Amino acid sequence: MAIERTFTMLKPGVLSRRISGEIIARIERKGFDIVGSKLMRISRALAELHYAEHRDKAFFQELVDYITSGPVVAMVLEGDGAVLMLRRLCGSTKAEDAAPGTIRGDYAMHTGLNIIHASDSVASASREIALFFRPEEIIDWKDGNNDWI
Ligand code: D4T
Repeated sequence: MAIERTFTMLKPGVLSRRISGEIIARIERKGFDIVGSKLMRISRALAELHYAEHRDKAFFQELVDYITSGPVVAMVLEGDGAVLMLRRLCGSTKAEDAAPGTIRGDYAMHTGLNIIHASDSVASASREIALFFRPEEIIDWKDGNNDWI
């Protein structure tokens, strides 16, 4: 598979539940390279842009309320087929479909509080990375010595 970058966001609730370390550990253990990471409190405007595709959905206001209710950890991850790999690690969107062993399956009971966002395509990843990160905030640190992962 080709090396890709994807965007992920640990949603509010992760920090307040003190589980950010656990979630990031699972992402690292899988083998993703973290090339961008920051704690942010996102504005309504940014949340609405991020979830623009859902603007007309019944859950849109609740989604924006939730995502702006506390700090999030925004990250850019890199790896072979990173977009699909991360979606698989996160599990299904609907809480009742998210399999045990996936992050959503293990940590969330409600779809609206599903604790982690992961880009759904390479195009979405590029759009979302550009929304949340300036180019200089992304650090390409791979030095060729970690091919063993
Ligand atoms: P995110 O964007 O959070 O990674 O979720 P997904 O990519 O897996 O799913 P999505 O875009 O369809 O949904 C975005 C966000 O809205 C919440 N949601 C979704 C909800 O509260 N009720 C719903 O019925 C759906 C479909 C959860 C995730």
